[in-house]
Amino acid sequence: MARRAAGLWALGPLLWGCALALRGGMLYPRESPSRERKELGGLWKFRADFSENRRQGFEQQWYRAPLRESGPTLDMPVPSSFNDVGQDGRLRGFVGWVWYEREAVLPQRWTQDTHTRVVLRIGSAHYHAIVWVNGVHVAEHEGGHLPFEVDISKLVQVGPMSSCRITIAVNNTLTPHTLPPGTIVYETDTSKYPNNYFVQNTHFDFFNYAGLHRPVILYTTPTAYIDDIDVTTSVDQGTGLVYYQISIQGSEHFELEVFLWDEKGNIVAQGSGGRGQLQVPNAHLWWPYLMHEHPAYLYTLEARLTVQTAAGDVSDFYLLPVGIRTVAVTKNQFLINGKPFYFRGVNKHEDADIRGKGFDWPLLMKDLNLLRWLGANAFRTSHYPYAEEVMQLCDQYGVVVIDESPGVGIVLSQSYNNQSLQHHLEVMEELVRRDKNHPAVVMWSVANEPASSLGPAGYYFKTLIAHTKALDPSRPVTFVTNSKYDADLGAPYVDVICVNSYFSWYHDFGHLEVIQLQLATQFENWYKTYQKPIIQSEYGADAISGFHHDPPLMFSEEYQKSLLEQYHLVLDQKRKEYVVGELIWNFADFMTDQSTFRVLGNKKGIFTRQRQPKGAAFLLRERYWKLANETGCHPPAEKPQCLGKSHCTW
Ligand code: BDP
Repeated sequence: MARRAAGLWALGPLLWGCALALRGGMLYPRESPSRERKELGGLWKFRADFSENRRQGFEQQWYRAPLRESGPTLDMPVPSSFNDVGQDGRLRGFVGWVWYEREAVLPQRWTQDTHTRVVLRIGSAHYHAIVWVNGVHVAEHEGGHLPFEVDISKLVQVGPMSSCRITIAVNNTLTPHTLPPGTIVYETDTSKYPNNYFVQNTHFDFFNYAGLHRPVILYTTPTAYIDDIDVTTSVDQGTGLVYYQISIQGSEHFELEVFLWDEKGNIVAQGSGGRGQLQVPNAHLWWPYLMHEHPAYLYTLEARLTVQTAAGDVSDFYLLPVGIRTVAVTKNQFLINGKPFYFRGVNKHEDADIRGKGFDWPLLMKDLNLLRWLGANAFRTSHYPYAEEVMQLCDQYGVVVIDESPGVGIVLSQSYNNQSLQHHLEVMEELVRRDKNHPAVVMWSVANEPASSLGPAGYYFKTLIAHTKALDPSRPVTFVTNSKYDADLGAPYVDVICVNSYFSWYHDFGHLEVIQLQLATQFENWYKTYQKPIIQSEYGADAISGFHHDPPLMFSEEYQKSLLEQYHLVLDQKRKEYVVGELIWNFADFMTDQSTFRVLGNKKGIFTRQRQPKGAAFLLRERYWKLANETGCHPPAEKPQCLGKSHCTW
C-alpha cells in the first residue's frame, strides 16, 4: 500500500508497501474508453436444494447443464434476498444451498478479441458462494458482504460463442468460524421434532437474509491493465498532497501517466510511474455535509496505462474519485481537516420490505435524502460492510462513514480460535482493499459487542486491531463495546471508544429517571480508564409507529422520544469534554429472527421500515440542525433554506 498520511494516533512507523496478503485489487468496475461493463441484474433461474443433506445439487451436478434440466426453477430477482420474494414459508427460513443461474449474451468483441480480459464480479453473495461458467468451476468465496471476481476470458474466448451460462451456488449457513458466526443445532428428540431436524442459531439481532444481494457485473479490461490504485492524502499549508500507488498486471514494461482533474475539468496536477505524490496548491478539501458550503469536493485521479505490443499500443484508463482530507484523533477530539468533528448520525441496516438486504437505488436515495433532512453527517455500517454504491454516494454527499466488519455476535468460545481469527483478518483485508480510497470512510470498526471477557478474546482483538492499523495507518480503528460487558479487552488498543448502551430499555424498564446518572457514570468510567474520545455508538428504544401513551410507556412513540431526550441532556455536557459523537439505534425498523422480544422485527427505528418518520425523527432532526448551527452551519448552496450563515434548516 502507498504511504498513508500520519494522524495523531499513528504512534507506530508508517508502512510503505504494507502487504495485503490478498492477491489482486478490487477496483470498482467503472466504464472508461478501455473498459466496458454489463450488469446482470434482473431475473435469474433459481432453486433451493431442499434435499435432506442439501447436497443434491452437487451430487447431480446441477451446474453441468441448464438448471431447468435438473428440475423446476423459480424466477428470482437479482440483486435481492431470496427470502421474502415468494409465498413459500419454507424458502423464507431456508438454510443450505440455493442455486442461481443466468445466461449472459456477450458482445462479439469480448469473445473474439484475445487482448480483452473478461471479468465476472459478484458484489455480494451471502454467505459462501461457488461459481461455474459453462459448467466449469471458476471461483469460490467465503463471506457475505464483500465482492469477489474472476477472470473468465479463457472460458468465453473459445469459439464463435456469444453467450455464457453463469451458475452460482450460495449457502447461508453460519458456523462458529464464519463472520458473523452461528451454529447449526440438530434436535434429536424424535418425540418433539421430525428426523434430521435442525435450526440455525445466531447471536445477532437481524434477519440472516441471503442470496445475491448486490449487482453481478461482467466487465472488460485490456490484458495489460490497472489492477489497483491506492490513494492517501494530506494537507500542508493549504497544499493538498495526494500519494498514489498503482499496480499493473499483464505487462512488466509499461508507461503510466497520472492526472488529477478538478470538478471544473481542469488538470491540477500530474505525475508518472507507479508511485508518487501530486501537489495541489490551494486545494479544495473534502468536507462533511454542513461543515462547508461546498462539502464533499471530489477530484478525479485518472490513471493512463500504455503498453507497447507487437500489434501496437494498448491503453487502459481508470478514473478514481479522490477527496483530499485528513483525519486525526487526540485524546478527546476527532479531527477532520484539523477541525473538531462531532458525529451526529445513525446506525443503519441494509434492510427493506420484500428485497431484504438486496441493493436498491430508490431505497439508497431515499435513505440519503432522509439523512440530509435530519441534518445527520454520519452513519456506522452496522453490522457489516454495505454496498460499494452506498460508499460512493457518501463520498459525493459528504456523509461520514464508520466502516464496520461483519464481526457481530462473536460470543461463543469456539469462535475465539485461530481459524476464526484468520478469517476475520482476511475479511478486514478485503474490507480495506475495497474501501481504502473512500474519503467518506474515516474509521474502521473491527467488531460489534463481542464477548470480550472470554479468555482468548484478548489475543484475538489485540491481533485484529494491530493488523487493521498496519493495513491502513491513515485511519483510526475502533471496536464497538457494550457497557454491560465489564471487562473490555479491545479498548486498550483502539483509537476511539465506541459504547452502546440501552439504559431504561433492557433494564430499569420504564425508569427514564435513571438515565442521566447511569449514562454520566458510563462516560466517566470509560474516559477515566482510557483517556480516549468516546462515541455513543448505539442508544434507543423500540417504538411501534402509531402507539401513543402519555405519560410515556415503553413501546410508545412518547417513550422513545423521552428516552432520547434524557440521553441528550448528558451528551450535551460530555460533548464539551470528550464525547465526539452520537449515533441513534436505529435509522429504521428492521427485520430480525422471530422471538418474544421482537414484534415483526426490531422497532427501534426513528423511521418505520417503509421510511416514514416516528415522533423521534422530528426530535432528532431538531437536535441535529441545532448542533450543526452551533458550529456554524454551512448548507450546500442549492439545498436547504439558510436563514443567515448560522441558522439553517432543510
Ligand atoms: C445492540 C446490538 C444491536 C441490536 C440492539 C437492540 O448491537 O445489533 O439490534 O442491541 O437490541 O446491543 O436493539
